[in-house]
Amino acid sequence: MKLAFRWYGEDDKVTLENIRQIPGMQSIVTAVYDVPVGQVWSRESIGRLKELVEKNGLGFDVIESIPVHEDIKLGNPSRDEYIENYCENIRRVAEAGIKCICYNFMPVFDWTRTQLDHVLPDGSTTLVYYQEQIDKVDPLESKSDMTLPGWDSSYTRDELKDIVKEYNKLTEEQLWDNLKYFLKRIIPVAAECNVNMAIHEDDPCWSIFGLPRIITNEKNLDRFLSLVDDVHNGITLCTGSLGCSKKNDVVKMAAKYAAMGRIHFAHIRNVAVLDNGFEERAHLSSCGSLDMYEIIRALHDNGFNGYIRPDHGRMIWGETGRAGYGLYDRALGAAYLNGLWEAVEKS
Ligand SMILES: [Mn+2]
Repeated sequence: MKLAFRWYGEDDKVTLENIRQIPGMQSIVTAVYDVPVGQVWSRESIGRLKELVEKNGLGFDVIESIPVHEDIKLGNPSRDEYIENYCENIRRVAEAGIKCICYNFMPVFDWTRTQLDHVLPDGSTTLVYYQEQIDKVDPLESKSDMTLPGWDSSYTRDELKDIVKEYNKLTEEQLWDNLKYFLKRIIPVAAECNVNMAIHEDDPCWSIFGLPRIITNEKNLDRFLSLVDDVHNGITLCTGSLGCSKKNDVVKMAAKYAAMGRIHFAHIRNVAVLDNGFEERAHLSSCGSLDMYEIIRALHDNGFNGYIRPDHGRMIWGETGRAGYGLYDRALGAAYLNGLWEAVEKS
């Protein structure tokens, strides 16, 4: 495994100097944030990130993410232009040495939680998803409270309603068609540039607000990989996204897709699955519902050689900042991953 850490660029309170002091840290996971979704990233911005990362002795290897414009997901006529921009971004980051690109294909709403600062019994705070809170939200009903955390704040309320209405006309099968159309065009470019594309599962891994979601389970991941059967068409195995449904056997999926050589990136975090949703928890297996040892062992034993990062952490020790992306708990997660990997390797 190649241990990596997400960094949000020069505005991130967590600095590269902090990150490089985490034992075993090799690579930075980051993105260009200064242009709107769908536009081409400037070589200057990419080069600046590379320079800063490498100056700190870390690898500039993984982009998370190059976001996919909604017109691509919707299959609108303008998609060809956005796909061409996407291909150009693949070429430009590859030129700068990037080996892996994480992205997702979730309509409108990226990761969704109902609260970002839920207090756990030990006083730490964490991200949670409670179904009864989701049920109170209707994106088409302007009187309801539509500002769940994680949503793209660049939409006005009316724009959000319009785009949700557009998606309400789209079936799951049409979303699959649009994903296939996208992959058929970008994967050859990724192959030519020797970059691995790694789709992130939908988070949570079920439909919300009646919108289609398809990257959710083993059957659908099989279908996804077969759309373009090329090693460059791979996945980001996000244990927390898949693991918030008890129907997903994350250990089995880790073993299977690692053996196929199709896991290029892994997000490792633990969740406690509850009757009414889930809570993000500390990485340690006993803190949540996932067996982290078995997941790491499945990756290791099946030849996984990609990038791995501790995913979200809780806020601990009084730290404040970007929810899920503080330094301390993610650093503890990284140390735990190191320990699991070393133990599995030597056993
Ligand atoms: Mn993830």
